[in-house]
Amino acid sequence: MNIRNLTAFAIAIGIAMPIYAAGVTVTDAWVKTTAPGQTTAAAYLQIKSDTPAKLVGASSPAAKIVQIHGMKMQDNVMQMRAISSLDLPAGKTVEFKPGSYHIMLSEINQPLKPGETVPLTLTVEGADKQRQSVEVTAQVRAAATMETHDDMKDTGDMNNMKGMGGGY
Ligand SMILES: [Cu+2]
Repeated sequence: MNIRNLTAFAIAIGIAMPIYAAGVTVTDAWVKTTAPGQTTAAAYLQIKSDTPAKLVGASSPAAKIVQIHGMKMQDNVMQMRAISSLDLPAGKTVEFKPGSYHIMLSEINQPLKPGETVPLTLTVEGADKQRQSVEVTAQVRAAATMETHDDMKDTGDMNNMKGMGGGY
């Protein structure tokens, strides 16, 4: 029995294939563009599992090393560190975003430009210890995120208000 037949057989007799079993949804996956010579890139996404699960790994053909990174305050400085797994509570969207969790791509093979895509494979482990691979296509986007724009705009507005003596 070849793989395709085996898959069809498994579906036919009601064995849930892992990719369907855990019901993992990944949305809005993107990777920050890189500057020439930059060898690392950060990927962000939102991930939700219908059942209690853990994100236990990630890989990509675009980079030699792919790690899950979290941020931790150390000596009053926010520092990123590799974490071995991240809990995905059932039905709760876990957000990877700038300044928070991210997928760190190290030793990338080539610079990442806007409009390109980066394939990511996430490994998710269910409460039953079964692992599944979740294939994700991340869009490469320019470094300036909406949050950054908003921050800058807010600062400017506040300065203007102060200058005008406005009482908002
Ligand atoms: Cu990092």
